[in-house]
Amino acid sequence: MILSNAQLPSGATEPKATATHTDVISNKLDHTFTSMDANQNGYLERADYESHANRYLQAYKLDRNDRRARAIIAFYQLYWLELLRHAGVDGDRLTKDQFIAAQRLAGIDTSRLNMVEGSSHAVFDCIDDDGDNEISKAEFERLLRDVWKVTAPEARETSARLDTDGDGAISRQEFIRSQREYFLSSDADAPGSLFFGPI
Ligand SMILES: [Ca+2]
Ligand SMILES: [Ca+2]
Ligand SMILES: [Ca+2]
Repeated sequence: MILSNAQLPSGATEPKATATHTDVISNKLDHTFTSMDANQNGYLERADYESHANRYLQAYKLDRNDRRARAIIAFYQLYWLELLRHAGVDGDRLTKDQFIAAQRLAGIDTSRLNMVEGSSHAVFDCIDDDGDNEISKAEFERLLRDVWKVTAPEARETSARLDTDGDGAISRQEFIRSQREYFLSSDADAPGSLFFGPI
């Protein structure tokens, strides 16, 4: 188990030895857990997923009745239920280890819902603010800054990395591919693996 920075004494850094025993996908999901834990209580709960969905509404100024807003709210509700199902948990919260195990299973199980592709489309529809079916650099930066609260300077390079054909924008296919890589690829250098910066 890797300690989050919040659990370490001030001034301590994450133990390197632990990280080497953890695979690339778990490292990425460790990051996802910390970002998703909006109320920072060390668990993921339904409320964290609701907060996350609401961040899209706020960042892209979507009315709750907007079809795209309703889709992302509904999607995250289903997403959360799928994580609980895979974790085998009856309650409404997951520890980090439970989340990582459940997310790994949910990412490859398409029997009820293709979470990776489904979330990619729902998110893409929200963040394509001008509706041209492409994500501009500005639209993407809003995603990192206002939804994921990523402020690291290196995150600015992410949109260029995801624009794999180099035409200046992230197409729907490029975005979905990046999400597939983020959740499913063990290649630490894949463009999608670097979604939130180096891992
Ligand atoms: Ca929480
Ligand atoms: Ca656009
Ligand atoms: Ca492109």
